[in-house]
Amino acid sequence: MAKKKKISVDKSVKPLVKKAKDDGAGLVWDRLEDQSPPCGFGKLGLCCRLCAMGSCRINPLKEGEQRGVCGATAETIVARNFIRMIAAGAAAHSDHARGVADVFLAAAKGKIPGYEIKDDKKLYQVAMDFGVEIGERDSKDIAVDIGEKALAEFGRQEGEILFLKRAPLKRQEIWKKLGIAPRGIDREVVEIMHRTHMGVDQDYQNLMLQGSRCALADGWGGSMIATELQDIMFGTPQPIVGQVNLGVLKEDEVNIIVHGHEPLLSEMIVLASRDLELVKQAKEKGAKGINVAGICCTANEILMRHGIPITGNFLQQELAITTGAVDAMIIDVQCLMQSLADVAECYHTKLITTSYKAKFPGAEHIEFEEHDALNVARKIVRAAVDNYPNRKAKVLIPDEKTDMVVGFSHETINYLLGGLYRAAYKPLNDNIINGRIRGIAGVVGCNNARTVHDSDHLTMIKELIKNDVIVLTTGCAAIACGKAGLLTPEAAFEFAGDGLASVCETVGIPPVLHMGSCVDNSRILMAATAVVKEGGLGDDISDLPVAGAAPEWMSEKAISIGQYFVASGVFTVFGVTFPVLGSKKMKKLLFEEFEESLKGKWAFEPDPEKAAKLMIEHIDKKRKELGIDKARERVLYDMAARRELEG
Ligand code: NFS
Ligand code: SF4
Repeated sequence: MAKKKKISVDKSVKPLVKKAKDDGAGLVWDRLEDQSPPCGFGKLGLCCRLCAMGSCRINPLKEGEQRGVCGATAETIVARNFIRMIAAGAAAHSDHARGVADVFLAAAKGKIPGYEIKDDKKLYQVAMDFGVEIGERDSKDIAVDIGEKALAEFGRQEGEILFLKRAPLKRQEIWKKLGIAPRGIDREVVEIMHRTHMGVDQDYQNLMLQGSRCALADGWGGSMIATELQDIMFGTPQPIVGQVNLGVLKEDEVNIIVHGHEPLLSEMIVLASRDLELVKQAKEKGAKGINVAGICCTANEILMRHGIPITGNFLQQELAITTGAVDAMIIDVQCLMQSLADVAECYHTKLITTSYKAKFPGAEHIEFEEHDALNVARKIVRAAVDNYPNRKAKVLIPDEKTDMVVGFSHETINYLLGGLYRAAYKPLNDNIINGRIRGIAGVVGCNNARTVHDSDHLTMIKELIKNDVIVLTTGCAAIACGKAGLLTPEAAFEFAGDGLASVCETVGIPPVLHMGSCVDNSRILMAATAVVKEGGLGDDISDLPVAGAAPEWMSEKAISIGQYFVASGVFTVFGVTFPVLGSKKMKKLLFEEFEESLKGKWAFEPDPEKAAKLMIEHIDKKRKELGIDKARERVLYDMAARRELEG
């Protein structure tokens, strides 16, 4: 067990790691040790097992060019592996979106109770994007058309996916010119599987074009559909206060954790937990009430919309159970460690799977049936209530919890900065142009057991805001920020540079804006587009002083997100490790040549401070190209002079 090496900067982790050891529960860091060092070929992307003549690997230390048995070169093997990761990531986001679209349509048709239209404004916006007639029509009828059009996006056979039209015109032209405008969401995933099958596409550049097209089908397709339809059904997030970290668990209440990604289920669990009959039953069992909290992205979804607390991010899933206070952990899909079943076994926790797509040996399965959603949710909550008296191990809930303000959809940024009556990105653009805000960074993504938990996120983000770069965040990165107190307006005074702090003070916002779950990275695309459309900062996303990063990434979803950011014109830096390092040609393509064709590119830098510097350099380069570098020097000079006067 990681005795010498620091494993987290989060104070809640250490006592629970010790408790797990005492209780005989194995954790991710124990297994990491067993799995170290990782396979060097796989890590560099140089292992191919796509056919039974292999598996083949290219040894980077050997002299001369090496080939797979079929003749495949290093760059072909690396590129195939890389875009298969994109396909898997895009599939995960988009299959989630399909589930949302299914429920959306059924709800609009009045076939399932419990779901409704909460945001009419967004309904009309999406209707316009999809070419659905509005006129005098009833919202329900409009919603039926939207649901049908959304579902058709997955199997679309002709034309292009509809949300592409939301992008700046120049961006759309770039996609057209390169032939990478996605045609249908499922089609791009399938085509990757075809083209990477043994003996098909052998040209790494051509493979990467398809990788870009599939990733775009995720960002501007699947993920965007998930975000938009969820907003219409559950409400577009608005700033709301919440709490985060393991200290949100309550010793004297029934604790239910929802873990995974789909708000369809967690929304219903939240409703059921407020059912007076169930609360009464909980009291009869000796508990004071029912406490629902989340982990990973489903947590972000219900936090943003209802202020439901978050227990932690990806690397805290086992630790939550280790507290001994979790009566049920409800899981759906994605980022669920199989070890949860073993850890739950050491305690009294009921692990309940709910999706036919994700079953766990050792877990109880209660299938989430959308048509009977609330009743299923009640059944699940009852199982947790019934389990409360079975607590057996000592309960240890770390005293860590932090307040935060979350819920910054790109629409709320619009209102907050522009005011309700003249909602606009103009004030944001003005502050970028005058230099108070140096630029915008999207810092997103996972935790990874191979890095110190949360550390790289926080180091990078603090460096960025110190240098007046406002940070937009989602996913597990956002949860890390919440725990560290970066999601409060006060954080601006403590951590942000003078320019950014002065804007945060005027508007009353944190220097780091929590925009939601990982599918909500589509909100960042929309925010960037809104900045372009507001004017004054060029005519494409690639002209903006913006950069993206995922310093602790681990999942294939993150690779898909990174590629759609790059293919949308964003300079994007990943940490930890990068699965193309085994091929010089792939490195050159991704780290250099993409800047010519896509006007965005990748970088790999495991040191978060250096990575932040790369992002700031890029931002400054863009400021210079826009001719607004001098304005920033003036404003900083003025602020320094004013401070001197005040002092
Ligand atoms: Ni995103 Fe959300 Fe976290 Fe990574 Fe997993 S929870 S979808 S993949 S680990 S940020
Ligand atoms: Fe080896 Fe080629 Fe088969 Fe891959 S596809 S396992 S490189 S023979």
